[in-house]
Amino acid sequence: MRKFIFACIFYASVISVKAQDPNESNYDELKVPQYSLPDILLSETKERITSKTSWEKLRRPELLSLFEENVYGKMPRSYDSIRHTVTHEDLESMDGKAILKEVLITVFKEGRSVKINLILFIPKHALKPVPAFLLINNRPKENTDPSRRQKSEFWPAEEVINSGYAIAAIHVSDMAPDDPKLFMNGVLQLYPEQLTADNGMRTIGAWAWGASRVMDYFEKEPLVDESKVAIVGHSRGGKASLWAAAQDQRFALCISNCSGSTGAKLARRQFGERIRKINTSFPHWFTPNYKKFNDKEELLPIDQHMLLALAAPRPVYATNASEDLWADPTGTFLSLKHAELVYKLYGLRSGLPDVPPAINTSIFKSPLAYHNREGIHNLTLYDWNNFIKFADYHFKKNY
Ligand code: GTR
Repeated sequence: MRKFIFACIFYASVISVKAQDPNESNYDELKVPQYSLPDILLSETKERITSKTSWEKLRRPELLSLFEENVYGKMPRSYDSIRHTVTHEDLESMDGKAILKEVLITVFKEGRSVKINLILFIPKHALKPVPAFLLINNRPKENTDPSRRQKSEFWPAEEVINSGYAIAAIHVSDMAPDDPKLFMNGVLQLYPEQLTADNGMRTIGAWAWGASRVMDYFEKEPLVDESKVAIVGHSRGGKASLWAAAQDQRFALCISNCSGSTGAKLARRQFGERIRKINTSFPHWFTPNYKKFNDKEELLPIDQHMLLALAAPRPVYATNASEDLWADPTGTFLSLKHAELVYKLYGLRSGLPDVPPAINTSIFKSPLAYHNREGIHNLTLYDWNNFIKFADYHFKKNY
């Protein structure tokens, strides 16, 4: 244990500190308070969870509803109908290497509708349906340019296609504009009752909901293997990718890049961005109930390792960037480590070490993967190359 604390201190001190709000945020490992995490394997009714059956029947549903009630809000399950319209198709995209499909997904409920634009590239010469990466894009739409005139490491479509995967993206603004005054103009128009409920869904929930509607489409798309879809998100998108994977078990693999507060990092460490700060800067991201935990992380009935565990037994890859202390690299690693207990119920031994790996060292031959890339808060080709290796290992089993 002493070795571990020493390693954490060393780790925090070698990476450069980029405080965004020094008065409110702790960047000193020594100032992390004493905390104890809620027991992931003890049910609310005080039953000890010792098997995957009791996890799936009792503890998993309990945790899912605790996250809905206190953090992300109720996930709406029903709608009247859904329509998929291919609005543009190019069979010779990427110099003939890929098929481009732009698909308008329209979801109807009680006379109202929401439209989600999906951009999808599929390797052209695949002999069977291919696995796919789906990005919840929280950056400008140019990052996922279907014409490929603009290219971006944030969504390196050519590299992913060359590796034999389909790559898809949806933009957060279609589901819920990322603006405290406008967020209701999207999915929430179908579910207006959420706007007045203390446990109502907000943007993170709406973005995850939209990702699930893409899964509805993938189930009908013959060129995509819907049993091998990796959901990917960066930062606020990475919070949504974790929530999407927790909610919707059709996602076979989850990638959460630099997701930080209320994503993959442990809240109780109070390191980097804290709950009051995120609720104040982004009041439209989480359910109103979450504000009860401003400055009171220790009262949460959950912590974020439990969110990662909700993906079990499916693989999860969480990442950080060394200069992004706001997102607490050590707290993210520890979250993964604490989620291992649930993977063990499935007989899956996580290969994570006891202390965070060195910068630029990725661990991906494990259901729980991690790396801390050198550099700033971003999603880069380095990250994607590792995600591809991770997906190769889990989807192709021939790495
Ligand atoms: C920050 C926010 C983080 C993270 C980030 C992003 O300002 O504090 O939680 O989500 O934005 O989405 O890039």
